[in-house]
Amino acid sequence: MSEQNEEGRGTPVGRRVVLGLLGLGAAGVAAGPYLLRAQEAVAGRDPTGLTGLLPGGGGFRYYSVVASVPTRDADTYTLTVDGLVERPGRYRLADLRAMPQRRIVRDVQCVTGWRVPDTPFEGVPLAHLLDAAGVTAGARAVRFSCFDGEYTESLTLEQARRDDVLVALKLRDAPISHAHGGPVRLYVAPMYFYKSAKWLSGITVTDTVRPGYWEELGYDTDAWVGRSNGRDDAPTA
Ligand SMILES: Nc1nc2c(c(=O)[nH]1)N[C@H]1C(S)=C(S)[C@@H](COP(=O)(O)O)O[C@H]1N2
Ligand SMILES: [Mo]
Repeated sequence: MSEQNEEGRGTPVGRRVVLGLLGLGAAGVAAGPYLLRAQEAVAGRDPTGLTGLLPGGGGFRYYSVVASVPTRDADTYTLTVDGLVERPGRYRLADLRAMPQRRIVRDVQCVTGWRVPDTPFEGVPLAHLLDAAGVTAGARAVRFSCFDGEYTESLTLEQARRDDVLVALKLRDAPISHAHGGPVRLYVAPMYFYKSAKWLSGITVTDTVRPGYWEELGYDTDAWVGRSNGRDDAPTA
């Protein structure tokens, strides 16, 4: 796929969308280029000194394939688990918070090259939710959908059962912000960050892997960092 098509119809999300997500108004537009450069800076090597002012900050960029995403909170959020399962379910945020949690600290690695070192994510192991639902014979894969109405992802059942795949509720030991895909996003630690679907709303167990949003556009469905898409070293554990 061509460089300019990487993760964006154009570039990573246009500046207006980024600023919108950051909640910045006209003042933000003037400061835009600096803010964007600060976002790109690696934590601790930020020549502008602005990184710390950004929500999330520290090297993240905010991505969305749609211009605006509704907010969901503890009162309105639900996660549906269905498909090839014995017990389809619907979970609220409080239900997910009451389940066993696991914390993982790895480098975040976007396939376009930016990396955020040593980033803690915490949440419910996906395997726990699959076990609670009771995956039936013939199931081979898991499909993820998002309340942005557009983004999708999938994993093989074997990948989905890894202990470093989470239905994440926290990023850097705080509730995941809206811009980062909160209140609940997928976190697939060993794969490029495009696997980590933001604004997660549905988990469907299926019989085959159905390629996700970026995968339909050419990215590897098996997105192991360092082993797919021809770039990057494996992240530090
Ligand atoms: N719903 C949704 N999830 C998504 C994306 C998206 O556009 N929409 N972008 C993916 C990509 S390519 C990356 S690098 C990360 C970016 O996460 P961040 O915005 O929290 O930095 O989210 C991934 N999950
Ligand atoms: Mo990405």
